[in-house]
Formats: sequence, C-alpha cells, structure tokens
Amino acid sequence: MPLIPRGRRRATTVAAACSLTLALALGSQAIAAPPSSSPSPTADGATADGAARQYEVGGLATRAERTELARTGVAVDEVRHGSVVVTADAAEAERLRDLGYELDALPSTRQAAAPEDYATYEEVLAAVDEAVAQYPDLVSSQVIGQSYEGTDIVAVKISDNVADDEDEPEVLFTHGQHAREHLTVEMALYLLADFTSQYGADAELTEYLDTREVWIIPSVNPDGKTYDTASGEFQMWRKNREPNAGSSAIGTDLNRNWAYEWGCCGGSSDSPSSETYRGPSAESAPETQAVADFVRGRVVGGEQQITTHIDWHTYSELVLWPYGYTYDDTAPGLTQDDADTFAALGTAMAETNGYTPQQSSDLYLTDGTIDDWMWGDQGIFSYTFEMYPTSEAEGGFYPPGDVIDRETSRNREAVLLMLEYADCVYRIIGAEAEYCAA
Ligand code: 0X9
Ligand code: CA
Ligand code: CA
Ligand code: ZN
Repeated sequence: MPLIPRGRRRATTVAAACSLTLALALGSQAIAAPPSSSPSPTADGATADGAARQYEVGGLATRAERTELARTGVAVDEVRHGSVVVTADAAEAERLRDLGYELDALPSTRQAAAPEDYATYEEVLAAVDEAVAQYPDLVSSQVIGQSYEGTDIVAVKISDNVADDEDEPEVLFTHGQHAREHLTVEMALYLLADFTSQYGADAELTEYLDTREVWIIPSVNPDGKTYDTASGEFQMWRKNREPNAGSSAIGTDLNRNWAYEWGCCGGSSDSPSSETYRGPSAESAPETQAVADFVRGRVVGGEQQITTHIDWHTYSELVLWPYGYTYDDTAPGLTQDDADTFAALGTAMAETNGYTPQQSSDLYLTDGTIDDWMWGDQGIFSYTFEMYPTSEAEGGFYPPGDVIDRETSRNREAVLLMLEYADCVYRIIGAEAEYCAA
C-alpha cells in the first residue's frame, strides 16, 4: 500500500487545462486569472503585488558572465544557450535593468500545478510516522533540530536492524533546502515508499538495505515550504523564514550558509534582500546548523560514517559535484583522484536518468553550498541533483502533480548506484586497493 494515498493529489484540473489553452491562444500576458499559483502579470510584466517572478536575461553565454550576474545577488534558476532565467521581484528587476541587463518577464500562467498537488510538511511527517509504525524493524525517525519557527526537522533511518548502529556505510539524502522545490520533498516520500514496500521483494534493494544505513531528511526547510503554499497560491519562495536584523527582508539562502569557504568568492550575497543571502555568519540558520550537527554526529570512532550524499533540488535535470566555489578541477582537499571519482560516479548516475553531469561551477560560482561543505569539511562524496523539468516552460519550480510519480521514480537507478558504491566510491575508478583496503 502506498504511504501517500494517490487520491490526495489533484489531477490537472479542467480549469487549469483551459487556462493553459487560453494562454497559448491569447499570448502569455493576457490572462486575467491564472488557474492557481503565481501573481498575475500586468502589462509591463511586473507583478501586481511586487512578488518575485521569473525573467529571462539575455546576452550571457559563459560561466564567467553568469557568475557576474549571480554576483549581483540574483538566483539563477536555469541556464540556457546564451541566456539564463532568474527569479526577481520588481525592485530587483529594475536594479538589474539599471545595471544594463536585458530582462524579459516570463509567463507564470504556464504553471499547471496547485499547492495541493504536493504533500504538506504535516503530511510528510504523517507518512514518516506511518512508515515507522508499519516497518518498525526497518524504519526509525528522530528529530535532529528545529527550524527558525520551531518546527521539527526530522531524519529517517532505513536499514535492516534499524535500531542498531551497525558498522555499515551510511548514505544521506537531503531534500527541500529551497522552499519552492516541492518535487524534491516528493522524492523523499518516493524513496521512503519504495524502500519500505520493496524491501524483501526487490533482491538488489534488499541487499543494499541489509548492508548500508540510509538517512533521509525529507525537508531541511519546513518553514519555507509551508510559507510557499499556505496562502493557496505559490509564493516562489526560496529561503528560510528567519528575519534579518536591520532589514525588513526575510530569510537566508540555506544553500549559501554552509561553513566551507563561506562567502569566499562572490558566489553568494551579503544583502538580506537577496535571494542568495548567505546569512550573517556560516551556519547562522538553525536549519543549516541542525543538519550540520547531525552530520558531524555521524563521526564514530573518528570516522565519518556517511560516505555518499545527494542534496535534491529543482530544476534543470543536472547531476552536479564539488567544488562550486572555484572553477578549478582540483583544489585543497580535492585531488585529481577525487575529482575523477566524483566525475565517474556522477556521470554513471546521470546515464541512468538522462540528466546532464558536470562540476557545479561549470554553471556559475556558488559558495557556502552544502555539497562543498560535505566534501571539503566531512569527506563525503556529495552531489546536487537538479530534478525535472529542464525549463520554465515545462513548469519550472511548479510542474503539475501528474508528473510526480514519473519524475521521482526516474531517479531510482541513480540512487541504487550510489548505494552500490557507498562502501568504496573510489572503486568506480579502480582505485579501491589504494583507498579502501581494510
Ligand atoms: O543555486 C543553487 O543553490 C542551486 N540551484 S537552485 O535553482 N536549485 O537554487 C545550484 C547550486 C549549484 N552549485 C552547487 N551545488 N555547489
Ligand atoms: Ca543495518
Ligand atoms: Ca552505522
Ligand atoms: Zn535549489
């Protein structure tokens, strides 16, 4: 029995389908009432209430040009040939235009999703509780800390003899650092449902769960997730919900708040109003701190037990690996063998799901991201997956609910591959004798 009843999910409604047809017929700016989601665009492409929306920014072809744009503090959502897509509110869009960038407002009416297409955080916690109750020998959960607003952040463990801390390689999945990336939380629910229902039925998976310990943190940013949907209309929210001293702007970008080369390189912003605000100090956000403390807590007998990690994001269909803070292929703590191993497993995983594999800085520089910290500070082979879709036109951050099953199960083989190599990732470049001898 699936843990999340299918019936909860709204199929794409007739109203949404009609509005979409209307959008195509009339042109994107002409829609009076979008089916759900997103502020209504006005004639000049701004939003009525000044809320954030997406723009295409032209004339950008290289990672250096994209980094220069990102350095202004805007979040890059999508890299196209010769342009990028960013999220900006009206003031930020004006600022970018003043800097000489050419912005085209993108139609938000193509988003065919509604908040009820995705599980709420309450429903996520209920699914976890249900799994623990139904599979007590296989699944356990623990509270690892609280969000700014005091909501529990939970880690789920899945393994045989789950109550024992066995000497097995540990694999971590983190989801939903960015509030609006709801599909990533569905990915956590998918893994929970698949690992529980297929244990004992699927021989390969059973072998992995008997020999590894899996950790899933289904939502690193529950406040942001809830805020993004609570009004009944998507808010395009990215950050956490922590107020900032001396500013009316809310939130820290959790994926710029990690304590490795934090704020080093122009890959994050020191401005609280920015979508990529790094916070006043590394690990300032309670959510970052809770997850970092949890990971540090997995050092047993001086050895980090977690060997491999995926941080789930949307969108663009990418498999990314460290470092993000530098364009260099090798850097302190990242040897050529490490880089080759990252590339080999990243490429192998991408072959299973059709995503594009690359070092994350090939896109643009970022600093204070989770994957740089996981590798640079903890020695964990850490990847960022940017899930479906590839473009804003396919729904961007808000694809319709009827793609959830397909786009989560699409990553099953990649996840199994990571579990396969979790005992010795260097085996994928044939270097197990050198790095993993008992
Ligand atoms: O900006 C981000 O944090 C990620 N993109 S998103 O649209 N999901 O916000 C990309 C991060 C890429 N860099 C690293 N993973 N280091
Ligand atoms: Ca076990
Ligand atoms: Ca263990
Ligand atoms: Zn993200």
